Amino acid sequence: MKPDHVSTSDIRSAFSAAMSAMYREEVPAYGTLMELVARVNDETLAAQPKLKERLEATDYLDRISEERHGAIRLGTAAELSTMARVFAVMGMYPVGYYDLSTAGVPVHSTAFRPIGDAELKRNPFRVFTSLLRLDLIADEDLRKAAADILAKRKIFTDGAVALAEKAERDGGLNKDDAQRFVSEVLETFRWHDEANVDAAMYHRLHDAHRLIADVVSFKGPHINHLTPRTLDIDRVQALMPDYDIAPKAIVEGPPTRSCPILLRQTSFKALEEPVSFRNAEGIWEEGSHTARFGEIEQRGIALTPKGRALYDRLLDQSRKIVRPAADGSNAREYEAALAQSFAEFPDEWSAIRAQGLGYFTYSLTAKGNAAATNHGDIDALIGQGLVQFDPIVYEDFLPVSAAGIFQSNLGDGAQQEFVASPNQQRFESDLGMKVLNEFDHYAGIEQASIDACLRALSKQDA
Ligand code: OOG
Ligand code: NI
Repeated sequence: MKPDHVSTSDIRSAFSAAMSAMYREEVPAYGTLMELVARVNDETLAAQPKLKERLEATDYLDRISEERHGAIRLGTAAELSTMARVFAVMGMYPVGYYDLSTAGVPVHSTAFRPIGDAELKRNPFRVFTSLLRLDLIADEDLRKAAADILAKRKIFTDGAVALAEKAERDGGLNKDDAQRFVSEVLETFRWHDEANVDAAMYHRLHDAHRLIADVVSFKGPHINHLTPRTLDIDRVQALMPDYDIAPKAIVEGPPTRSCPILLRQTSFKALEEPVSFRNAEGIWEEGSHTARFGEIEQRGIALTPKGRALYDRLLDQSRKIVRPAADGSNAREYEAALAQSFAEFPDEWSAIRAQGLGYFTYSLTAKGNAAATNHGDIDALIGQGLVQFDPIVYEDFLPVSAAGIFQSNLGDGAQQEFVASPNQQRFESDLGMKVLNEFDHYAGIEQASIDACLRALSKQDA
């Protein structure tokens, strides 16, 4: 990085803000949702001073209103590997592998996001990025036609690619280049109402799977939703109808709890939007396409592998009792089964910590700052009131929830079975790198905070 280079976090922040402004214009309901979320977050902080104090103390407060994730669906390996290079310029790296084939969606995915503690606190913007799996399409002719269409499109501007190369070469971008980079890259995420294919091809693709039509028929991978983060998702869900937004039937993820874990999400249905198709004679034909929607999320503590295994088991257990129906007819039964199943998951931070279920950051208390001695390990220091702990926020996604979000936007009739066939190796070879392991990164942040406490205390000791 040269002296006149701007930080990758600044580029990411600028990009996230630009994307939010663009989506607000393209999908006005997203703006409404942002207002609602801001209101509920203010009310929640006012009603819970303790929560506000801890968020402030851990540098989590400022990022909340700026926080959002988006999602795109790509068509080819080349698109995915170039996207990885573009995101790297913004300090975003692929974390995790999500196989959605089990849920009847022919894609596999990763999440591009910042990974360091400081970068996450500066701006945690993430993009859930899926790659279409044509190998799961049974119809060979259609598979070939789709591959041919995708091979011809160019989703990045020349300027975006040139600036990504420049950033790689020079180790960063200066202010002017960064600004140009943001506006060039924004083009890739823009909505295009003129399809790449004629109406007949669109319908063939759509009949194979609505998602295939969404990926193959357009010039680029339009951002399909942007998701602000709320501190109280149940309240936002309940208030949505007052704002003329119809929420999906159930909130995905864990049930309502005093100590939020992982991620809870809900969305409103995709809009039916006018598009035009150009036929062989060059005449435009009107039609419509349904793809873009709104979502909100509430983030809780990142779980350890042990905590995650418990989460997966309890979720599975409750879904064996009631599977949420797409039309919402059994939503109350589902919520009851979920709550009952999760009664087994401790709902106090101290118990979650003691049982090794979640990741925490550790810091000295006022007493710890004044202490002149260092006695024992971190547990002993907590016992003596010298060290306190706060939950580390979960920055990733959940495959069952993601499937629920995909499905609620593919229409109720779109449930389709594919043979489950995770292929992380293939995904990584298309991506051009390995995906990072989420647990390693949370564990690293936790350990660094423990080391800092012990170091500070031993200095005081000396
Ligand atoms: C992505 C759906 C998954 C989430 O928040 O879990 C997702 C998509 O529809 O492309 O965004
Ligand atoms: Ni999402």
